[in-house]
Amino acid sequence: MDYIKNYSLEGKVAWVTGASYGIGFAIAKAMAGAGATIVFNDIRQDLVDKGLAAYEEEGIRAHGYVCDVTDEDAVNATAAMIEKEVGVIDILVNNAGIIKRIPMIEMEAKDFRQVIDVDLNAPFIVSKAVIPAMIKKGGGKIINICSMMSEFGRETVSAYAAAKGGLKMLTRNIASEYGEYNIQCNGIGPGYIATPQTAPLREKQADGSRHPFDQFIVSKTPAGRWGEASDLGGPAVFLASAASDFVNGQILYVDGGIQAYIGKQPS
Ligand code: NAP
Ligand code: GCO
Repeated sequence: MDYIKNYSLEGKVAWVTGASYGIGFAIAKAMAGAGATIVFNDIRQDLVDKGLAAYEEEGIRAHGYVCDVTDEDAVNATAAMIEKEVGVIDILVNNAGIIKRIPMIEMEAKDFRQVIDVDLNAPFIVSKAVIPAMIKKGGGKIINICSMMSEFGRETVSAYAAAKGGLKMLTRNIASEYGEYNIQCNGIGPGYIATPQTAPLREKQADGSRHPFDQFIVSKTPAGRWGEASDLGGPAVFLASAASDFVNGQILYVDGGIQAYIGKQPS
């Protein structure tokens, strides 16, 4: 039997939120490579257009929609449009996310709430919008992009860690509540990935040396490098495919081993 077929996404519609670039784009590219039809959204038309051009460059005819994932009406309208124009959503990747790095006692409540809104409330809103059609269709896959901050804290990321910790438990709850409808909901927990979101942590210093945090992460990662967004494509295809039909409620960490390693003695 051609076992690789279990990893095929042929005939599937995948909605990857916030996927004009970064991790979402890389996951969408991998899923397209496995045969999925790609749908993505961004908050402005010019960003959607930029994303469409980027997919085009990769030979992918994606479907782009303007949608702020924190706006429930917009999400419901977009989900209905996707179903009408592209097809029932078989795979949802809740990827859209923000981070605000501010010491907690200096953080304004509105900033804390905004991070929770995008990184936790939105995955709830979007999942709620797509699950009924998945149930009707006989099943589906939901992949929530969690984080190492679903497990660890660190200075300045209180809102983000609270959101991503909550997203881990939302993942487990969707798995528990909708597993009987053949819906598998899992998370991917990327380690430190080189994208615009982490660019400030990798900025060269005035003297040309590497950012201390950059050096810290590389010394803490057995792979000795930052992750690339493309490192997440394979795990995402696995969790979106029939190969993972009995995997449910899990967070698959793709972190180069950082969580297993005490770290290298500074030279
Ligand atoms: P990124 O480069 O900042 O991209 C985030 C994407 O989300 C952008 O396309 C952004 O669109 C979109 N977005 C933000 N708010 C949105 C909203 N309200 N509605 C719709 N789209 C919205 O981040 P990334 O590094 O690719 O991260 C993607 C996901 O992985 C996030 O959930 C992040 O928390 C998670 N993650 C990242 C890392 C890492 O090391 N990079 C590690 C673990 C987890 P705009 O361009 O319009 O802002
Ligand atoms: C930070 C980073 C991390 C990564 C990622 C790690 O400031 O610590 O942005 O939060 O984005 O979430 O898994």
